Amino acid sequence: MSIIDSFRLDGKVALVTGASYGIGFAIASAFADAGAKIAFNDINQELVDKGIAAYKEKGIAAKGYVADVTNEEQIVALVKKIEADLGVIDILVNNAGIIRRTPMLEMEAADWRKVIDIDLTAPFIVSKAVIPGMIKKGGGKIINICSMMSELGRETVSAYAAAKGGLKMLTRNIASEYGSRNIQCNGIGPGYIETPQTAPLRERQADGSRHPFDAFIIAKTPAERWGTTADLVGPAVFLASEASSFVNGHVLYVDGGILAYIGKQPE
Ligand code: NAP
Ligand code: GCO
Repeated sequence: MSIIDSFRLDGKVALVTGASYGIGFAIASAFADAGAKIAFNDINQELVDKGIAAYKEKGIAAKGYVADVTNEEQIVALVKKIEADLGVIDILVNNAGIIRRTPMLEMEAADWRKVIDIDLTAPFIVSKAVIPGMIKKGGGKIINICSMMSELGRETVSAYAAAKGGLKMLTRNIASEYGSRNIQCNGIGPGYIETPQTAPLRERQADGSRHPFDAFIIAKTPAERWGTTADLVGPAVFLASEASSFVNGHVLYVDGGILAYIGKQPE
């Protein structure tokens, strides 16, 4: 196989969770571009229909399904439907996620549990449903969408950071437990990316100036810019392809250098 062909995904079946838009949509679109058949889920039919239309606009015949990633029964049924429609899943991206930005002392336990449920327990549930098929097929790829908060804390995101830190360790554990079955499980740790999830952090102020957090991130990023979903797709295709068959348990940070940088020094 040529080195370029080792990055292809021809004939592979990929499931990307929560991929009607945002990072998941970009990754699934890139997988299709590399030859994969695409399945995605989202939380309601309206979102799934929006996603199907968006994929169609890009010439991608993605299969969309309504399924809540926290609901084990729905996920087991989802995997069966995908196997019937497209075949056994070769590539799983645990992308669906939420964030709650609330000071810890003001955070309700119910909100904490919701974030942990979607951002950490759901990747466990979906991976558990998909791995048996991968084992039968002789191998597979799992990519967990981690975060800067897999490594760093910050005010107001206690539940999210705990979940994404846990997701880094779940990634390493799946790698450890199923590496012998030719399953590689890795993470992608996006930096600060322009999506609906971070829109509140980038809103222009009344006087037209940048949001204080926006300016903060620019000062913390050597690349001096927010990331875009396009920055994530090459690393995702790499981790989904044969080119990464000996990469396992790794979290690939795609952050423009944030984790390497103390921050812009005072002039
Ligand atoms: P997003 O725009 O909020 O999209 C998240 C997707 O997940 C949405 O389609 C959402 O549906 C779906 N979802 C939420 N809960 C779900 C559930 N229970 N079942 C099924 N689908 C569900 O987020 P994003 O910015 O694309 O982020 C995607 C992933 O990257 C997340 O795991 C996030 O933590 C991670 N991440 C994002 C950034 C960033 O800067 N944007 C950086 C690092 C990591 P709804 O529309 O109904 O919410
Ligand atoms: C926040 C942001 C971050 C990003 C991402 C960074 O409020 O700090 O939403 O958490 O979403 O996870 O990698």
